[in-house]
Amino acid sequence: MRFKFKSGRSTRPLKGLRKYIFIYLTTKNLCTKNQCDELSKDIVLLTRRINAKLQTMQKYIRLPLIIALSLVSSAVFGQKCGHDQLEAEVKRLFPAFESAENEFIQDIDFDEIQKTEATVYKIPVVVHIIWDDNSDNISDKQVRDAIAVLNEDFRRLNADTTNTRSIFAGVATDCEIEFELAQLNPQGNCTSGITRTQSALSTNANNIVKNLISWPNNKYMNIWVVNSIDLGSSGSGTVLGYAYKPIPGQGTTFDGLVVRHDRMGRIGTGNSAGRTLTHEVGHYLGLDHPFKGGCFSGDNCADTPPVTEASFGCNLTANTCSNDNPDKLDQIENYMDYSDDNCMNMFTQDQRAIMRSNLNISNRRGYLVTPNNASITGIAANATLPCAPQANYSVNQSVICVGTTVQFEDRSVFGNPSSWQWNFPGGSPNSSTDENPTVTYHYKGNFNVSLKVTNGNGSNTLLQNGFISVRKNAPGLWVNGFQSGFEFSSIPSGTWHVENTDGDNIKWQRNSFNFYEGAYCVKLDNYNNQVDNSDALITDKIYVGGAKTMNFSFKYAVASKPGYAGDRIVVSVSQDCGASWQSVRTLLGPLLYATTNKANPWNPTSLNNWRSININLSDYVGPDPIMLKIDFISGGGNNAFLDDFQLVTVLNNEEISIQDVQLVPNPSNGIFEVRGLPSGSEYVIYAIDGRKVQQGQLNFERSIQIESNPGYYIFQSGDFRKPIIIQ
Ligand SMILES: [Ca+2]
Ligand SMILES: [Ca+2]
Ligand SMILES: [Ca+2]
Ligand SMILES: [Ca+2]
Ligand SMILES: [Zn+2]
Repeated sequence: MRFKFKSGRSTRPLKGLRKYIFIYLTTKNLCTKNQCDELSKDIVLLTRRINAKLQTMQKYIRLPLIIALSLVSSAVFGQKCGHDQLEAEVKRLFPAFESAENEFIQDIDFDEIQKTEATVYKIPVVVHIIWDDNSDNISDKQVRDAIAVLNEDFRRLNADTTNTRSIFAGVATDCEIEFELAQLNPQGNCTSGITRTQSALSTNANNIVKNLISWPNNKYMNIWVVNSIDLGSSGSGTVLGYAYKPIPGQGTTFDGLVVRHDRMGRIGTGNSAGRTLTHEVGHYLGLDHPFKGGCFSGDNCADTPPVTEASFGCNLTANTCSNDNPDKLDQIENYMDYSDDNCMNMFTQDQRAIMRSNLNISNRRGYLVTPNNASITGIAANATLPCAPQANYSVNQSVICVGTTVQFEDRSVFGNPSSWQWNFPGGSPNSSTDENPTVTYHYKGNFNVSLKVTNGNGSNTLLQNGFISVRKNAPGLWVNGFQSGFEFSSIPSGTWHVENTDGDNIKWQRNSFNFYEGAYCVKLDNYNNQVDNSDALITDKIYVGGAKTMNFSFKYAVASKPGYAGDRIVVSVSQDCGASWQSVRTLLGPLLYATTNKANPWNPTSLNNWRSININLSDYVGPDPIMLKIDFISGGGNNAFLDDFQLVTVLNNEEISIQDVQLVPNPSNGIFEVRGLPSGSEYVIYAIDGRKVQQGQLNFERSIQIESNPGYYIFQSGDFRKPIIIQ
């Protein structure tokens, strides 16, 4: 229930409350219409007297009462947010808080401000990571992902808006509020907007962590990320985060948000959809829980139906209050309730009105979003920052087919570049001075990309070799099968693309030690890697149209480091030349690690250190060639090794299966016997670059002599292909 107070219409709230009580009484058949009307008037008067009485008694009664209630709720459900508990504390510390809050709400013209103003407010953010052991020292990338969740949810760009039920779709809205990590610290120096402090206060944290580090809270939205939270009186319930509503003047040292590290973002240690932060920022911008005070009180928002108590899980039929008119279901989609993360997906127009009103008033949250503060915190577009840029970039798709156009994006950090010099050998155009250019690739191959960014303080260049891999539109080298043990050439190669999305120096590399088979494998220097960095190997296109079933297998050797055991391997398949990927298997924890807690750089020393995985890919048999991706997402553990990739198919015609055909010996001096194919079969020998070097029909002995230099070749007969080596 919302009271729409407005000057000159001061009788409205009474009418509203009276109306609700009247409707409640009449639906219960407790009185005639006239009696109910009289009764509702008396109840309203009585309510006001009780409220006044409670105000004077609150010091003695309300706080213990709230603590008792929170104990009950946490014992039953596990508490999610410490806001209500702390608001009682705020009211005690600031006796004027509640009346100022009421006045503020009364002054909001909900009908007017609901209209989209097309003014996007941008809030500068600083994230203080207060970490205890290594496991809670989350990566910059995870922090950026958490900010990305905020920007999606507050702009209604979240992927799950379609889950908003039609009864609420009309009030769900884009709040036009965005968040950006600060680029200048309070001293005016360049910053990533992320600070790190080691402290045992991170475990069972409370407001005391804010004494460790805090930036002026009128200029920055401070987020403290901690290991766990204990607000003293919350019993054994789990508080995931808490935040304070705007306190006029912001004269407090504790203003801001505290969130557990595992509720920040969706990657790294994040184990949710990241909505705890969305919820807490809602409080920070002035929102209450829709269930505040039960059916007959509420959050001052008419478009969030009353809810009797916090909603848990995702109960789509819940309707805990029937005093609303019309009687709507509980809005469990609302970010400000306690539903599961993947159940919530909306703010309402009235919530938007409250948050934006707080950003309109300078002594509440208004100063945060002034142009002056955008300059001070360095988030203003084209801000002049006192340091050189550090080049980085990303592309929407790094493995493409011939003729594809890709979008590059400047991701440089620290000082904002004033100019960009891109080079795209093999691309069209082959250079650009745009910030975010598009480039088309017309020829197959692996192509380098470099970007030099410059401003008045200096310049920086990032060159990445083989950054873009362009595949032929026709099926690749491999037909109805695939084998690679990295024996024949280094990577990247025609067979393998090396994806290094973070642009650092750590990527999959061929390694002549510690292999599983042959004389080579590939290694990722994960010991020195950053948490959440992703490094992948991607195969060439493999034609699988003749297959009936197929099975993909490889060997892997990975160890963890003390305190870091969150690495994982994700295997995915693409049927559209890398435009989209379906994940088919994730390897982590005991499934991943050959050995754990290795403090020094680790290498497999025996075959026992290697593990094997088999994945049935029969669902991906079809006319479209597939590509396979093996992505290693670092949890900061120890080194990782891969070898002996095999895609084994059973063919439809049952005459020739890749397992039945053998070329012996292999390697050889150039003379092979082809076992498993009938004499008379036509064959072609290709060089590794695709050049045809020989063709003919198998003779009676089914032997072939290849008159070419030593090297790596492909034998093809019909749909069957196999690599051969001449020594
Ligand atoms: Ca409401
Ligand atoms: Ca209802
Ligand atoms: Ca090998
Ligand atoms: Ca890397
Ligand atoms: Zn809350």
